[in-house]
Amino acid sequence: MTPSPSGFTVDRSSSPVASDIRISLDTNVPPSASAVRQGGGSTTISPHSDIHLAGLCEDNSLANPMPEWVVEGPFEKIEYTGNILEIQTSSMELEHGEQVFFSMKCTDAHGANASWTQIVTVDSAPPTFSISFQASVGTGLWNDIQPDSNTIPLPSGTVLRSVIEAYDQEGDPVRIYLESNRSGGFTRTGTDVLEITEAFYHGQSTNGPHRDPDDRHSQREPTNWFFSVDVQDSVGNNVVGNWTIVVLDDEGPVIVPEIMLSGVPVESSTRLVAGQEIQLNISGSYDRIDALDTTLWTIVFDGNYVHEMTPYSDISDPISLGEAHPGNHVIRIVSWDPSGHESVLEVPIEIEPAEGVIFSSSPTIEVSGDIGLNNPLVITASINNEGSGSGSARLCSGAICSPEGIIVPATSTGPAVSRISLAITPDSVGDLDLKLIWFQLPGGDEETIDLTGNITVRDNLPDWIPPTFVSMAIVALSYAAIRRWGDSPDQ
Ligand SMILES: [Ca+2]
Ligand SMILES: [Ca+2]
Ligand SMILES: [Ca+2]
Repeated sequence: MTPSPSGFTVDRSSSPVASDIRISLDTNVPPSASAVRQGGGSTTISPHSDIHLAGLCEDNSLANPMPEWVVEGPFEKIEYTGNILEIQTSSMELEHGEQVFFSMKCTDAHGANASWTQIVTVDSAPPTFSISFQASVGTGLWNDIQPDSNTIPLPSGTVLRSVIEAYDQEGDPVRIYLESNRSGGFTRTGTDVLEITEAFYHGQSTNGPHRDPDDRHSQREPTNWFFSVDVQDSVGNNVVGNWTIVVLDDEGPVIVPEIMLSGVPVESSTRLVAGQEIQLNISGSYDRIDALDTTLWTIVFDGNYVHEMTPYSDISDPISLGEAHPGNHVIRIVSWDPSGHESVLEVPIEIEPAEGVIFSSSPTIEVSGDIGLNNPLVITASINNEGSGSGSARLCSGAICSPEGIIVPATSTGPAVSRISLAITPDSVGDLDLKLIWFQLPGGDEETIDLTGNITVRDNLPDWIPPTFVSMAIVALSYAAIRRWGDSPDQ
């Protein structure tokens, strides 16, 4: 059997059997009609672009009818037969609000038909949008911002929240596109409403740790970031808004301290050992915007002012803080930029004692008793050990010596004071022979510190009083008075 649109032919000779041929027929089914407009999806068209339509008529599997198009609008009626319809609407100067009617008809061989229609409106009007800005400086509290111009000044680190609401009078969804070049840039897109929350910081063009220490000291321009909004309706009519975010300098200099011992920088993990010159290098510091030479610096080491509001240009780097003594110390650094923004940094440093027994000063001598011939005295030598070693010491006058006393080692909390006392009754006038004999433990060589001359014994006659004696006597008398009567009223 050979089919054709208008009937069929039965070839009996190709069926070599002797029987009846039965054929069943059914009623005709009308075709179906569908069409797709390129870039369609809404009921609006742009006056500036052409129209492409792809139509499809589906009937039985034998033959699909050809789509028949009719297009009407503010132009001469267009009729066309074919699957693809193209209309050069871009050259027709269509006006906003004008309408175009499309219809496509499918008719099969039996005259049964179906059609597809669409009405579109010309849209040349861009959407509108509103934008609001709020800022928070890390506090969680939001302040409304109403930029006078399109410039938004913000302190570095401010979080900016912006809500954009867009509307198109044709009722189509509006695409919102937001772009900024902040730190590598970001883009956001949304439909009808877009909310963004982003923080803005100083950029790479300002001073910062990304620059070499030598390159951080110049004056810089504040960073500008652009913030652009493009709002588009479904046919591409758009409106844009541009803002500039200027990052303000509202902070003092960034203090970058480096501790050095005798000219050698030390890592924070390095043990600092007493005995060397301790130095502070602040040349790695910077201000984000201001030239470092315009900043002021106060440096306080253990309460002593090394610099007080000194211009950076007058500070020679590194700053000497003197010889390092064992113990806990604090370097307090305060700095101001020319706008008065202040930064404070306290650098605690712990200096460990050097090895061995180290006397930072000669022993101090105290005397208890009247320094006269044949008067019993107790002489006490205080020794200040800055070393981590311990030792043994005795105080001798001639052949008379005190018992051995321990020289206590210093620790990282500071030097250790040891006291050695000798009880003696001088039997001659003049300078009292006095020696501190000590050795380091274990097994160090004996060493002697001559303290003769610190005490002068008088002949109990006030005809000749050496100056040293006067001060000794005052110390001794005050000491005796405090011991006897106390220094508080209830004793
Ligand atoms: Ca049909
Ligand atoms: Ca529109
Ligand atoms: Ca500053």
